[in-house]
Amino acid sequence: MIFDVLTLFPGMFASPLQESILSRAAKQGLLQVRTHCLRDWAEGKHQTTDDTPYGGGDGMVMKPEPIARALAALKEQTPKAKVLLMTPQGTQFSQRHSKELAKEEGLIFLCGRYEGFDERIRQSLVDAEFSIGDYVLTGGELPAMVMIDAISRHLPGVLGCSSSAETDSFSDGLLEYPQYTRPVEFNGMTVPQILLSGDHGKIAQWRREQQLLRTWQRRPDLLRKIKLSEEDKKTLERLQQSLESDN
Ligand code: 4HQ
Repeated sequence: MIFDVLTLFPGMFASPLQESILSRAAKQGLLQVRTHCLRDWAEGKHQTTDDTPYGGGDGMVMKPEPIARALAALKEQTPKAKVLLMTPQGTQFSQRHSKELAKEEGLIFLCGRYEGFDERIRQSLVDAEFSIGDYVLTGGELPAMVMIDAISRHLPGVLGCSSSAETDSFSDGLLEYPQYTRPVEFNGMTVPQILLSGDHGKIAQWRREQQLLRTWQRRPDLLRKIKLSEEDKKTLERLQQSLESDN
């Protein structure tokens, strides 16, 4: 998988990609992240990539021509790559998108600064627009890194066999069950007895129960999105009733 990133600050990408899992994956040839400085495609002595907005107002707007030239050059190398624009106006990026995008041969991330992009960039040069959440950042670089990280985990071989992309939060639309490790007692709190029992059937059942309970308590919106088995529905009703009788 080839990730191309078009940005005014390629240096921002160095350290997150040179640590840990992503750097190992890159060394193994499982993925490649290539950053490109947008300024290289700008014209004139000052290599301007932004300009003042028509109609007046504060801030600067990213000019379309340098971006068009850059994308044309990148697309020559990876003609099938999808162009993704990072913007608060985009579709909110989710685990489902990360899985889908991992099937692409190449992705080109367009990261902006300032107040945003000339509208004609969206209209003619971009395949999809993504937001990583409802807050305003100083640029699209962090969103691109977030997406590259989440997508890379789905590429074959990136995660070791001990940690699978399929058993994480959201893989089945539910939050994770609580985890414990040594010591058995910490600050007066103990590990649930069932986890020490060695009964793997019972442990699996308890974990599923905890996933359902957690998701219901913290993210009821997620529960409404997924299809629960009859068994899960019964479990959830039982948990809800036992909590009601506690109150
Ligand atoms: N920005 N999710 C403004 C974001 C953002 C987000 C990126 C700030 C683009 C021009 N991008 N620039 N949230 O806040 O994706």
